[in-house]
Amino acid sequence: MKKIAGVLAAVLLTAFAAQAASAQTLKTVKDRGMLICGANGMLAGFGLPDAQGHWTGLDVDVCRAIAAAIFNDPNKVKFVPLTAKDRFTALQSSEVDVLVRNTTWTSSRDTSLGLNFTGVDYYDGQGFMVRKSLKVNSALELNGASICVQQGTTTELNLADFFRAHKMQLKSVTFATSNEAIKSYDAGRCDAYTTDASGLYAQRLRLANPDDHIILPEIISKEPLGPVVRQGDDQWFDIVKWVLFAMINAEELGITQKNVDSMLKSTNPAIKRFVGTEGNYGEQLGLTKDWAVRIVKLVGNYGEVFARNVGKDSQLKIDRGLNKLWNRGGIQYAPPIR
Ligand SMILES: N[C@@H](CCC(=O)N[C@@H](CS)C(=O)NCC(=O)O)C(=O)O
Repeated sequence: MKKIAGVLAAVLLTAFAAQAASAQTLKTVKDRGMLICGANGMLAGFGLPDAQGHWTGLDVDVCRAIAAAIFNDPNKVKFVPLTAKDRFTALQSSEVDVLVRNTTWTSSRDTSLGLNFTGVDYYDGQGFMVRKSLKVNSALELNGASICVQQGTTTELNLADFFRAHKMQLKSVTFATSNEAIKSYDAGRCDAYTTDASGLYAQRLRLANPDDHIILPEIISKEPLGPVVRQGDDQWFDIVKWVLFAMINAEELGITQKNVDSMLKSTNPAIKRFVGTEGNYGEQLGLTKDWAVRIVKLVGNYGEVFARNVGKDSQLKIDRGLNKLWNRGGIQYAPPIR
């Protein structure tokens, strides 16, 4: 019995030492007094600074929620705009602490780049936009069409797959940034523009005459978008993962920016665990008891953040669709806090 206890203690100590050795990011962020978040910078609804340099977006709010949980201040974030091509290098080289830039979780990105995806803040899929005057109603009618697309994205790869799978001829016209791609499409250089459906809604608003364009019904891929961290720091991985889970759980529990304070008096066990009046779940993450309260109070629950940035209260007015909670017909689902 003693022997087993000794071995167990040794295993636990080694595990603890390994964790302590790699748990650097939280300390770095705290010492710096600021989270550095890699974001889009060009995509309304996800990551875009205004003329005064104030950033908004769903991805941006995930970063603000991380800052809220750590600093009790959603403004302690510096946003670094990253292109599709540069985003992974910026995270690998520690230029940013976390990457939240409408980035699709794929097996190769998760396994071969030294990075880890932490969850899904938006379930997306790739679509096509065309001019109404082209009189095309389906992506399957795009045989031989020229398509504007951005380099370094899953978009480029899915486009080639889709045309090959349907034995259609593709003339892709590639660009380094989506700004160039959408401008060229607007100028008539391509018959169609393709990207994540969320991006189509955002970018249609920037066309000279948005009403002259339609989004075709086909969604040709799965694009689960989510925050990414470097491999090798499990504590940081857990923090980023559980900040997003807290936002989703808050919506499920009916905890909102407005009512979160009164929830501190709740007797519902799940709410008590969430707000920290029971248990020490925040401390287990390396944060404080009220970590999740801070997120909801300063940033909002997932539903509020969705509505404000991309949903009904935003310019984009995107339907919740797949991003509804699991118990309301969608697939957004977070493991429980307990
Ligand atoms: N989700 C895809 C596409 C991401 C992407 O970069 N989409 C474009 C169009 S919505 C974008 O955000 N472009 C901004 C830019 O870099 O110019 C991926 O992870 O590769």
